[in-house]
Amino acid sequence: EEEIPEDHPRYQDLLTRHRIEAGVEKGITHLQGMHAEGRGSAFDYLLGEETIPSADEAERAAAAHLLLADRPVLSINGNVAALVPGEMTALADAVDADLEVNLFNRTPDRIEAIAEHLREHGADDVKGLEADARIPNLDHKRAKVDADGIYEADVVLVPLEDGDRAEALDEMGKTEIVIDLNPLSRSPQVADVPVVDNIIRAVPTITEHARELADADETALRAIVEDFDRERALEAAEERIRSGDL
Ligand code: PTJ
Repeated sequence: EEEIPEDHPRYQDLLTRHRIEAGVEKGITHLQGMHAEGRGSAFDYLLGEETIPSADEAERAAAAHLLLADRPVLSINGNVAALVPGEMTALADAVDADLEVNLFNRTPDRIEAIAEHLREHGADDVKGLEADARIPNLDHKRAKVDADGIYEADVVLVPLEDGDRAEALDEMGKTEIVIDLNPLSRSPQVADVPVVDNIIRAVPTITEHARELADADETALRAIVEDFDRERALEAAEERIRSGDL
């Protein structure tokens, strides 16, 4: 493995790229995941590679939604598994959610490799292997989910999600939290909570908020959810990107 010096000005970005490459080599991440990463990295550069205040608010609202949920599920694809396997497991523990492997480019080998990778990072139960239910209005392969997982979930966290699936989940009436660095992408546009931030920063921050809110009562959590303005969050991210203010 090639060592990246920590004082390199692009350290975090290089580390991320390296993790995606390692994911591809391990059979976890799809080749298309490298393109996705490249797009994300360009938007992150324009955001100043930091969690902007509107993203932090979205992360707090996401934590409140997950704590209020009856059946929260965190969806894992090949990029998520390569970048934040331990962090997603920690979030699942903090909000008592299930992890479900849900792939755009679905193959049994990748599902198994990702489930194993998550287990190596502390997950004890990983869903997505049964795939005994379908998301309506989506082509067969991309619609596969677990009946007792995403299909039945009331709140789903879908990071780096494809637009068609985000829309189909929205039509099922689910509360959708989307993490995506591109605020103009269709998935954050249909999300109840669009989190425009790098997943590397977003997931640990949601977990921090969840731990801080662990003892909050339902009224307080509902107030956080209701105060959150999704349009405003999308606009704030777009403004930051267009401002060229780095
Ligand atoms: O593992 P699979 O088969 O489920 O495939 C997953 C990918 C991501 C390859 C697939 O869903 C895909 O092609 O996604 P897109 O259409 O490229 O969308 C990915 C979105 O995620 C883009 O809008 C990127 O800007 C964004 N993105 C990429 N890296 C990050 C990110 N957002 C947050 N954090 C990142 N690190």
